[in-house]
Amino acid sequence: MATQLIREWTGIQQFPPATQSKLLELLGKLKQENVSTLTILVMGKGGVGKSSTVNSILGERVAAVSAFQSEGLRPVICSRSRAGFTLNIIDTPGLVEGGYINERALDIIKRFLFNRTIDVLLYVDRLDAYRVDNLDRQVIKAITDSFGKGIWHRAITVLTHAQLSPPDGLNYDEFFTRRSAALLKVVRLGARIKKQELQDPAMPIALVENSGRCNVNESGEKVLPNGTAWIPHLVNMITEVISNGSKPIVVDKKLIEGPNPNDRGKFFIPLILAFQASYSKSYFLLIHHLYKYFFVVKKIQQKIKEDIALEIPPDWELRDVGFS
Ligand SMILES: Nc1nc2c(ncn2[C@@H]2O[C@H](COP(=O)(O)OP(=O)(O)OP(=O)(O)O)[C@@H](O)[C@H]2O)c(=O)[nH]1
Ligand SMILES: [Mg+2]
Repeated sequence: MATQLIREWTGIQQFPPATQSKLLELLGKLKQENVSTLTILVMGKGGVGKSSTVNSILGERVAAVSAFQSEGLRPVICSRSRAGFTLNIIDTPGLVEGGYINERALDIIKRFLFNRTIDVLLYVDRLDAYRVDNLDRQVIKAITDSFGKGIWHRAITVLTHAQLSPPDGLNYDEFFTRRSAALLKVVRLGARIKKQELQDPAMPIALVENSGRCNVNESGEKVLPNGTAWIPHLVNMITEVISNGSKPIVVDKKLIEGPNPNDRGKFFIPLILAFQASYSKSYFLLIHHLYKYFFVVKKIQQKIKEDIALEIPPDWELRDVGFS
């Protein structure tokens, strides 16, 4: 693994005491389950709030935030340790450029991740977007083609700009439900995951408000319009995802240089062909036997005819033909 600087997670002290104690409790729970490192990969389209979310979770300004398209293509890893626990968060450049998937950025991300294990993917988008389109599907497909379908069992969809007033007279919950359903559908389609596969456990969706104008509760914690303190809630979701029974994604040589990881089932195609071939072989044998059988019958018939010909005809027969 590439060397990286692991700093003490001082940013945690920026949080109000209520948030700090919840976070430390969650880290303690992870340590009890023998989890001492956690690597979180953050991906999504450009400008959706990936870097801002990284900064919010860490309580530090580690990733550059810009209202305009970022220039750099390199991912940034930030490692923080606290009480024997290490948190790695990898911020990545937006995956879309000029309406297309930025293949170069994707390739750089894959190579950057070489030899690392991804425990959780935060797939970031905005809550205040009203449509999903083919580009969303392309982004999901690009992530799936790079890391395999399994990554979606390790994923949380994060929706930023969560402090909003819904349009069209919808209430907040209705709006959130509809936006979530539309996004889950596009994830399923883009990743070609069957409906049942994602339902249990359903892919979690977390709401995030990175703005400095985010409301706070009486303990000073940043809250969503429904009153949930979103930072500990998101970290709690992360701990749930890593214990949902699915495997983390190991980014090895095979994943980076090999074929699309989702095509591995196609390995069985030659076996199926071989099976079909042996099937047609038995068909051939059957025809062969029938053919042999046919000749034996023909031979017997021939023999009977010959025997009949050799027999002396009865009187009446001779009479009939005028021999008598
Ligand atoms: N109101 C509000 N603004 C946000 C939120 N998250 C991000 N922003 C703003 O959206 C803009 C883009 O945020 P970034 O965090 O740089 O987005 P990004 O996804 O990292 O962007 P790229 O790295 O360019 O792909 C910045 O102006 C942020 O301040 C949010 O939850 N609420
Ligand atoms: Mg960014």
